[in-house]
Amino acid sequence: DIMWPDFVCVVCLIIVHFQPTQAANTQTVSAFVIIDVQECFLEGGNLAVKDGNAVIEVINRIREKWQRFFTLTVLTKDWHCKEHVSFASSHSSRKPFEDVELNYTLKGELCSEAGGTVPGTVDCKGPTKTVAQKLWPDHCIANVTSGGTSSNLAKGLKTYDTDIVVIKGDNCQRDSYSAFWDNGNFSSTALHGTLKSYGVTTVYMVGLALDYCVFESAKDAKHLGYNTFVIRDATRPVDNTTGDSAVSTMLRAGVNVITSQQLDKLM
Ligand code: VGL
Ligand code: ZN
Repeated sequence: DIMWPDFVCVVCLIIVHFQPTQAANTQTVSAFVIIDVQECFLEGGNLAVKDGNAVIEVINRIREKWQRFFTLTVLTKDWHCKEHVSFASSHSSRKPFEDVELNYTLKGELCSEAGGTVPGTVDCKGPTKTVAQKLWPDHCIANVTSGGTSSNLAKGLKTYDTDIVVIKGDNCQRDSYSAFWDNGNFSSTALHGTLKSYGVTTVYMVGLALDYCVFESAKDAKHLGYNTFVIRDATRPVDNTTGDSAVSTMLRAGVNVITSQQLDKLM
């Protein structure tokens, strides 16, 4: 004899158990975006980020635990010319970490609209465009594989054959903190197109540096409509003060700033 109330209860449990999981799986497509974890930003690098090497094991652990939840993983690489416009050495009598303005002579390019969330959509309305730029030590030079300017990925970083590499800052005359587009908002990298082609709705960002490339990438991701997470303990800032203000600005913009422990609970 089957007890009728027990039967109802089993059906309820099955519905409650499976319904939300199925719904979540069809709506959420996640990407893990590892930003600029390169030798130039690590111990021995010309632009070594304080305690930067500590992100490697946090990122590896996230990948070991949660790889199957990420539809794709993107590794970005800062990828500069030998005489890149962001290098102090490319400008006469300028020192690293000085702030300058770069003037661009426009040759029919399109600019971003005010606010700069989408590049290359509106008339630049002028023969020139001025872009603020901090000057840096020579770093992350394309195809350099050793020494302070090495653009190699961190030696200990776990990678998979399926990882997608996106380079940025490869235009000699334009810097690119964001993994989506350059600092003047003239042109895009491959990232948005790649994420869209996989139907990605949610991005989890980690890497270097929190106050520059992670910050700008996370803001752009949020502007583009991605549900955006930054895993704070898998990042480090160039400077603690700008790191803290980057976190406040990201939170205000609706970016979720979490710890890798919180990620374990979310997954
Ligand atoms: C970065 C400064 C210059 C970064 C790149 O990856 O955060 N910072 N180039
Ligand atoms: Zn750079």
